[in-house]
Amino acid sequence: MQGASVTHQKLRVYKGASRAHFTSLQEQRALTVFNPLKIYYTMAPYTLTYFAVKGRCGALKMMLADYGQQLKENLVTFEQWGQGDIKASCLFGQLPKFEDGDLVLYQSNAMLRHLGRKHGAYGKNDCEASRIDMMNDSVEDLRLKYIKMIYQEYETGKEAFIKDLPNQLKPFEAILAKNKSGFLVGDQISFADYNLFDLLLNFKVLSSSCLDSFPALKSLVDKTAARPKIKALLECDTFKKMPINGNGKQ
Ligand code: GTB
Repeated sequence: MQGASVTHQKLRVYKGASRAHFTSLQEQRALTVFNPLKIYYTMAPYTLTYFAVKGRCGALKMMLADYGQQLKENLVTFEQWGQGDIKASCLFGQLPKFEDGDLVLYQSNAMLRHLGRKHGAYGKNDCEASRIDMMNDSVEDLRLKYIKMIYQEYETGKEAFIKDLPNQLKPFEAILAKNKSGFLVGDQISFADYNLFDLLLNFKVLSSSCLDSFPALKSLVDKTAARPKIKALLECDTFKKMPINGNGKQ
């Protein structure tokens, strides 16, 4: 059994990405300016099964929003997860699970790569793709440090994490500053940029001034947050209210 289904089989599709992320039909009704001329029905091509947190799926949601794609979300509660059936059904015993038609994926970074490949956010050639992989692996390394601090040593390790953050951010700043486009690789946004953006938003919650000495990182955050469909997602109540982490720490 899975948790609350966030969207419905039949979705109203409107202009603007945030509407793809409303949690219920009721909320869609409450928040949508009704314009029958713009409404038609479709199936959500993508399904995400995960806990009701941003966690490892923030970047994926930003990408889909930016591409104007619908996402059906199945939210799993702790209680349901604790019963063990869903865990037993997951290939590696963990969520998120992502479905694109018949394709079932586990591992959040594989999901980002899949969407990057499909939607033109995986570089223009093999060399760019390899450099994007390298950057994304480094984002993952940093995310793992963040997750360890949040879930295992928040009380004892938070200050040290913030103090060391400049050392961690320096290589990303150097790469971004060197690239005229302001993206990590090449002249267009890649899945690694969305992933870094998502993690930097978490860091800003942890320490609001953490990007003050990193103009290139700050510029990546500002310009990604200003992309109209990402802006709409970030301003959407459902997304805003979703906790970053599962233990309430941030
Ligand atoms: N490498 C995998 C990936 O990138 O997808 C890692 C996936 C992972 O760590 N999944 C965690 C999980 O399924 C959830 S993300 N944990 C359950 C288990 O192992 O039994 C981190 C997380 C932890 C807890 C909550 N929560 O309590 O709400 C939310 C998110």
